[in-house]
Amino acid sequence: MKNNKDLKVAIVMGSQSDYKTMQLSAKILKKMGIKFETKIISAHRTPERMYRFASSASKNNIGVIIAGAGGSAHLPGMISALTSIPVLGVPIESKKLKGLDSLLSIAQMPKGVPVGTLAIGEDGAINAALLAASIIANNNPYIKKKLNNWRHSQTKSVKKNPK
Ligand code: RP5
Repeated sequence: MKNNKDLKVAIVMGSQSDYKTMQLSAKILKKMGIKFETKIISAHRTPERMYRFASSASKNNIGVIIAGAGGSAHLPGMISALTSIPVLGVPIESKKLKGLDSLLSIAQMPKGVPVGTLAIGEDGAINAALLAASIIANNNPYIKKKLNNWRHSQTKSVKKNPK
């Protein structure tokens, strides 16, 4: 693997329909100046694509994988089964069970194969990108500075009194 400056984040999702949520991860990474790629990979509909992606991720300089999936959301767990790169799972807010199905599928991993599970939907997609930035920032002072500035301006934007 190359040095940390070259590490990318991969944002993968089970379907085109997940992109509405997962584009929020991309937006944050762009702001942080972190290289990323986006892909549609379904654990159920394209299992071979998933296998190829996960087993070559390390050699492709991917440092963190953000995986969004809805319903029987096996994508983050199956990717984590195939690589030791940190996997952050975003439960997509499904139409039928409002994402509770996605959340439980992603969070309830058996011991030995971890997935860092975020909140359901948009908050989860945004926090997944911020967490990915924190992981990359551990060995990248440029990203650390960007992240700290972002946090600082968030704090500054909170008014003391409601109107
Ligand atoms: C999952 O099924 C996807 O992650 C998506 O959230 C859900 C529905 O997919 P579509 O039927 O909209 O393609 O695999």
